[in-house]
This record gives sequence, structure tokens and C-alpha cells, in this order.
Amino acid sequence: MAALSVVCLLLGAASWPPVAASGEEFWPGQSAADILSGAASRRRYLLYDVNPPEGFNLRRDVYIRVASLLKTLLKTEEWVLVLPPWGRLYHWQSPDIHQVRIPWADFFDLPSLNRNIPVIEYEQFIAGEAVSHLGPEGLASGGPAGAPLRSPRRQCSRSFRGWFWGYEETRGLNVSCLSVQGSASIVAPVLLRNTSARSVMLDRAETLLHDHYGGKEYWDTRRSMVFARHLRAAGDAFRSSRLNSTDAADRTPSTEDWTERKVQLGSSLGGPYLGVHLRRKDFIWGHRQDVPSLDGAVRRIRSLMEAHQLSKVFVATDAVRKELEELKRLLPEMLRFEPTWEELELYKDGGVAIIDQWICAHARFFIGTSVSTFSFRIQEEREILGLDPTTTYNRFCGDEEKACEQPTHWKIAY
Ligand SMILES: Nc1nc2c(ncn2[C@@H]2O[C@H](COP(=O)(O)OP(=O)(O)OP(=O)(O)O)[C@@H](O)[C@H]2O)c(=O)[nH]1
Ligand SMILES: *[C@@H]1O[C@H](CO)[C@@H](O)[C@H](O)[C@H]1NC(C)=O
Ligand SMILES: *[C@@H]1O[C@H](CO)[C@@H](O)[C@H](O)[C@H]1NC(C)=O
Ligand SMILES: *[C@@H]1O[C@H](CO)[C@@H](O)[C@H](O)[C@H]1NC(C)=O
Repeated sequence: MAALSVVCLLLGAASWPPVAASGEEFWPGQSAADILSGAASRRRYLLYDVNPPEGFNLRRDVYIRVASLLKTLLKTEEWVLVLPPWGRLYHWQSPDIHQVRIPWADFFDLPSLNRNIPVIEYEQFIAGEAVSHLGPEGLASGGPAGAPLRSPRRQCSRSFRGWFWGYEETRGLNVSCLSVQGSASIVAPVLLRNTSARSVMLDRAETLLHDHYGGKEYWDTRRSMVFARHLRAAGDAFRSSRLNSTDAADRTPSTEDWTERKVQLGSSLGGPYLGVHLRRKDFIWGHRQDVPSLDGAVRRIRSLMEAHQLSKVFVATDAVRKELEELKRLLPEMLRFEPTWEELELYKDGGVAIIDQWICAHARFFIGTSVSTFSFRIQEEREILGLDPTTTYNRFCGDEEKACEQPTHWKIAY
């Protein structure tokens, strides 16, 4: 039931003066001289954005698809992926903190990303490049789900405005709309042959599908998405102080360079606690069959703690305050990562969610929520850490759910 997807491309004018990019450290194996000479002047930039309502964890998956497209482009030409700044996400609701134009380095380890494909932050890009874009702007037809595409606030002869990650000074120059039905690399010929624009933005990049879901290339990119060091450090500090969990005792790998890490599934033990992801909020509206009541969830948690002889339980949840109080009453021993205001300001909602995921990923046994992308990303992280799949692919069942199918094991490929 493939749906027809619409990807709109806004082509940048080729006449804009090409400027050499800064930041040669992002080009492993390339010398500064290369960058300033011919090689740099041929370099092209791929930018992308995702349908605004999509959450952080779905966006992480879109990155994998776009990285695959970039690898295809690199076979023919020199391309760099410009990382779309984070911001204006629906789920990031903490008041009074600045949550727009957030660089990727706040959440991910840039050197690790660069061991997979060449990437630069948007700020570096605008510092070094004349900007021109591709986007769906101005095309009223709508995406596959009929969602309205963003429309330019002002259209002038040479450029238009729109939402470019909160950068007011960024303009679109040329829009093209392309209907695609297929995987990410399907747009490669268009980028290589139909436009000579130096900077091309693909809007609604989530309409592109995976080239090879679950293959080596998928996992290489997924493994390169190492969390930022300060977030891992915060998670590790919580593990050791509250959960008696350290890499040495848990036999979880701590190698910094993902390209040099290859662990046997089941070789890691995980920390002596049960990890729980309990997605609530919109998942309980409309009383979904596959989501438990709090009572039901706590019954399952207790039975797992008993079965696996774990006295500690770590809970990651987006539950609202009222539910959280109820949960504390039902499960007083639960541990949560509760940032101080200063920590929240530093890590932001996205960083706190990553710390939650990191701690769940290191648990001896994990149970997540049905079809939550947040839980899926934890499962992948555990696969990367080499934990036994039977301790990973587990989810809560609805109180009345009949055939409670458990998540699929996506085996890591090296
Ligand atoms: N800190 C924290 N945040 C959570 C937790 N669960 C959900 N959230 C927040 O809610 C958002 C939605 O979570 P998910 O269902 O995993 O999916 P997503 O891809 O991020 O968004 P959707 O696909 O639109 O639901 C996350 O990005 C977080 O901001 C949690 O356990 N801890
Ligand atoms: C805009 O795109 C069209 C179609 O790809 C192309 O013919 C035209 O030259 C482009 N205009 C500019 C200013 O880049
Ligand atoms: C790209 O160019 C080819 C050959 O000129 C043409 O057949 C094709 O329709 C173009 N595709 C798009 C999306 O413009
Ligand atoms: C912490 O874990 C170690 C084994 O890794 C164990 O020997 C020790 O007793 C534990 N400490 C507590 C307080 O549970």
C-alpha cells in the first residue's frame, strides 16, 4: 500500500558565488590545501527538513535515510550534509528555555557522525557559504497525508521566506516539486543531473523511505549517531550513583570510536536494574488497546523485577504530573532522572530525553511502549551495546489486549 509521496525541491540559483567552506576538520583525509583549491569549489551541500509535527525520534530515523542518499551522491560528486538545526518541536514544552536553532552537537557527537558521512552544522554552512535552497515552499498541493505544506510568507521575484529552522535571514530561491515513490536514493539522479545548484534543500524528507532498512549501511549510520559526550556523562553519573551500574561491572562497551567497536550480541550484561519506557500523553488519549493503565503497567513491572531478581527500577516517562503522582504512589521505589532547573536549561528537553534513553539502554532488562519511536531508539541502542535480544524487545500490553505481539528483533549488521 505504497502511497504517492510528494517531495518538493527548491533549487538554488547556480549563479550565486561559490565560497570555500570553512572547517576542514570535518573532512577526514583531506588537507587544507585541497579544501581551498579545486576540490572545495566543486563541493555541493544537501540540506533537508521534516514535516513540522514529527518528533525527535522519528527525525533521527529520517537522518539515516538522508545519510543513505548522501552516500549515493558521494559515489559521483563531492557532497556535504548540512545538519538541520533542531527546534520548535511539539513535545519540547518546558517553558522559559530557548529551544530553537539548536545545533546537532548539543545532542550528538559530531566527530562520530563524521566518521560515517561528511556533515557540518548549519551555522558553519552559513558562515562559509552563500545560501540557496530547495524546499516545498509555495506548493499548495500538500503532502501524502494532505497536510498543508508551509507557504512562504512573502514571495518576491528573487527569493522567498519560509520556515528555515528559525533563521530569518535564510531565503528560498527556486522551488521545484517532485513526486517520488520510493527510497531515498531515488532522488539522487535529480540532484546530480537536473540541477547544478550548489545548495539543495529537500523538504519533507520523511517522505523518502529507507534504501535498505536494517542492513549494514543502515546500522553504520545508526551507530554513528553517538550521543553527545556531556549527555552520556550525565547518564553514566546517574547510573553509577543511583543504580550501581558501571560499564566495567555491566560488561557494556565504552569504546569512543564506533567504527572500532563490534560486540557479540549477548556479551553485555547490563546494569542491575529494570529499565522502563512508559509513553503516556497522546498515547493514552482515545484509550488505545495496546497501552496499559498505570495499574497494569505497575503489575508488569513488579512481575519483571521478581522474575529477573532486580531490586531497582528506572522509569522514563512523559506522563503528566497527575499521572506521575499516581505512579509514584503505586511504585514508590521507582527511580527517575529529574533534572534541576539548571540541568534542564543546559540539556534542554531533547537532552533530558536522551539521558532517559541512555539509562534505559544500559538496563539488564528493558520494557518499552508499543509503537513508540522513543522505545525503538532504545532498542537499537541496546542492540549496539550488545545486550541479549530477549532482554530488549519487550513491550507493555494493554490491559484488555488479546494477542499482544512483541517487537521485532532487528539484528545489527556489521
Ligand atoms: N524525557 C522523556 N521524554 C519523553 C519520554 N517519552 C516521550 N518523551 C517525549 O515525547 C516525545 C515523543 O516521543 P515518541 O513517541 O518516542 O516519538 P517521537 O518520534 O519523538 O514523536 P512522535 O513520533 O511524533 O510520537 C519525545 O521526543 C520526547 O520529547 C520519556 O520517557 N522521557
Ligand atoms: C529554477 O529551476 C528551474 C527548473 O529546474 C531551472 O530551469 C531554472 O533555471 C532555475 N532558476 C534559477 C534561478 O536557478
Ligand atoms: C530530469 O531531467 C531528465 C532529462 O533531462 C528529465 O527527463 C526528467 O523529467 C527531469 N526530472 C525532473 C524531476 O525534473
Ligand atoms: C554493586 O555492584 C557490585 C557488582 O558489580 C556488587 O558487588 C555490590 O555489592 C553492589 N553494591 C550494592 C550497594 O548493591
